[in-house]
Amino acid sequence: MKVAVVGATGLVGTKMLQVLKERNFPVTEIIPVASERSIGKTISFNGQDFKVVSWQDAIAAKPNVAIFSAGGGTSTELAPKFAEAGITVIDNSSAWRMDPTKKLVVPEVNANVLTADDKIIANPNCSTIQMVLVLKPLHDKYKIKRVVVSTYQSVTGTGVKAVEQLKGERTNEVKGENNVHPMAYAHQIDLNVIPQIDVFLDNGYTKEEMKMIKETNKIIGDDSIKVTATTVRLPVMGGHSESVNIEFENDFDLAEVREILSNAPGVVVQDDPANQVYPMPFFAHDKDDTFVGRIRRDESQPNTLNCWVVSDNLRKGAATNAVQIAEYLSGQGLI
Ligand code: 2RA
Repeated sequence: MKVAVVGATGLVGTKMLQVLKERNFPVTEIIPVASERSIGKTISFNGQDFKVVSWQDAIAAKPNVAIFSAGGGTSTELAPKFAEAGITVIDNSSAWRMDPTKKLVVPEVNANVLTADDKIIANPNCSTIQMVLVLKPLHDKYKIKRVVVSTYQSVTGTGVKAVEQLKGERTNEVKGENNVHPMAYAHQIDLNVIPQIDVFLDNGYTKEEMKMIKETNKIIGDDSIKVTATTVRLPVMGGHSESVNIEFENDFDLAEVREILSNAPGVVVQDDPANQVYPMPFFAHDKDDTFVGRIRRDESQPNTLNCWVVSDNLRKGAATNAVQIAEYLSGQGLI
């Protein structure tokens, strides 16, 4: 398969290349696409060097699939051009996620919705992906009424500039213009917690919070599930963590919940409080799985569960999920 990676030099683009190689996706050629100033640079993949090309040259090279991670503006402009040329696009931006004509896919949850006619497929938001992996198998068994989620998100979700801000604040090593480290956030992130991810909307929620709400309904395919979210940035690198409170229609048995989650694809249960075993982003870093622990009954109301969900946001939250979509398409002969 010829694979174009649009945004190949960014944090997620670099991770896409790593994941394609690690998972032995049948790549015959990588076509890296990046902004104009990177054209002509080389990207190494599996011991071979590939030149970064323009999007026009990438389309002319006729890849089987193009994985985009270059921001919403680029995706809005370029994804349709690739799709019109018959190239299947898997897009990691938010540009197409809520478009009713586009599928929003977490393969373990709803890969079955995909057909050969889907030419632009949306990869969900990182914090949504890890949550729905846990919600879906429980919804199938107990029917979810309402979810209350609070997130603890890694700076890697923002990109290179935020990683440099944190490193700069922490070590004073990273310097940008005027010998000052770059600022990705309105406030210092080291030694701090910022209760804002993305911009605020008129309803007082941030875009990230509304993504978690709307995308969850679309991926699970059930608008009756009520979701409310508070999303927060922490000075953490390894992955996103979430405190998830789930109210079900029906009562559950805790041992059965653990068993369901143990058998859920892509989910690993790490839940042994007596031995201080629970998921943490430091240890989820560079893993493809989503980890769940602190599984316990919410004693304040019936049929309600609390749990703690952690995943590497650049992996399952972005690159791994996109590559898994490509694997599904290729396995089903859809590309
Ligand atoms: C974040 N969810 O962590 C975003 C990245 N897509 O900022």
